Amino acid sequence: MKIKPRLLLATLAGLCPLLAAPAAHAAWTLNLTPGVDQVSRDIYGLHMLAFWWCVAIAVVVFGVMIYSMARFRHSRGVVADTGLTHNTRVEIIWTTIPVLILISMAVPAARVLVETTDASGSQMDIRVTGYQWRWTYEYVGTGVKFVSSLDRMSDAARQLGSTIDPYSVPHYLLNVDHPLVVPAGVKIRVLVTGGDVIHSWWVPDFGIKKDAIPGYVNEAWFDVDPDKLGTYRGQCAELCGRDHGFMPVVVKVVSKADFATWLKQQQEAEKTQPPTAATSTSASAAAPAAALAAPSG
Ligand SMILES: [Cu+2]
Repeated sequence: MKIKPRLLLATLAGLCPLLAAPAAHAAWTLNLTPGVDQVSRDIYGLHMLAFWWCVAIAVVVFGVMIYSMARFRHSRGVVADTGLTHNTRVEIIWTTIPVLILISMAVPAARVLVETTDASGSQMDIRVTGYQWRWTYEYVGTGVKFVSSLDRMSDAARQLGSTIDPYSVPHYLLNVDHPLVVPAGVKIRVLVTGGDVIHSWWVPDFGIKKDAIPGYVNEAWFDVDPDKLGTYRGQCAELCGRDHGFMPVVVKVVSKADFATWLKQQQEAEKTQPPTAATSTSASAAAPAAALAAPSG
């Protein structure tokens, strides 16, 4: 196929602004990040293990290939060696080595898989329910429950015909009005379910991506390192309808003392507020209509 020079030029011209675009590329980080708890670090470790095996295999395979092509090329008068065809010893070697490599990866992978599902000994339960298109969080046993929706600025900027520049909105489409607040250094179990269709609660820094399926409760857990206080962001990771891209997850990790204060404030607020659909109905009930009214647009 002949590439037209004008087409090539137009493509390059189109790519130039991308190369020059500021900051929007998360500092050009190409690799996964280790996250902020033990599970996410273990998952990262598995990823790096598989990655380095791939690098080693590529170096050996391509090395032998390139060496053979150069050393035994036809122009040097080399004749093909048929000794390797159906050679039992060679076949045993190239079956055994990959099996050993796979076992060396499968053992730690199985260990991490068991670890991710072991929520035993958790000190706190949070029920996470996905609705079209927001999340509700219920701190089991505390009476605190609230709805977490896309923040107003992002919601306004995303509207068709909006004159707001999305780049002027901090954390555009990745911010919510009420973030989930959790203490660091506490093993927290999340019970994930769906109130209408299938969603998926995904927070990469915690190594969690759990499907929120109506009628099922999926379990996951995280225990953020005490020194990793901060805000962590995620999204719904299951195509769940028109506004799937507009139901971010924001988790604020605070110290145990700050969390206790925050929880107390929430409980006080619950007491003084008249019960709304969002605070009085259980998560398994139908979507609380008043609190879950669709956002504008
Ligand atoms: Cu969703």
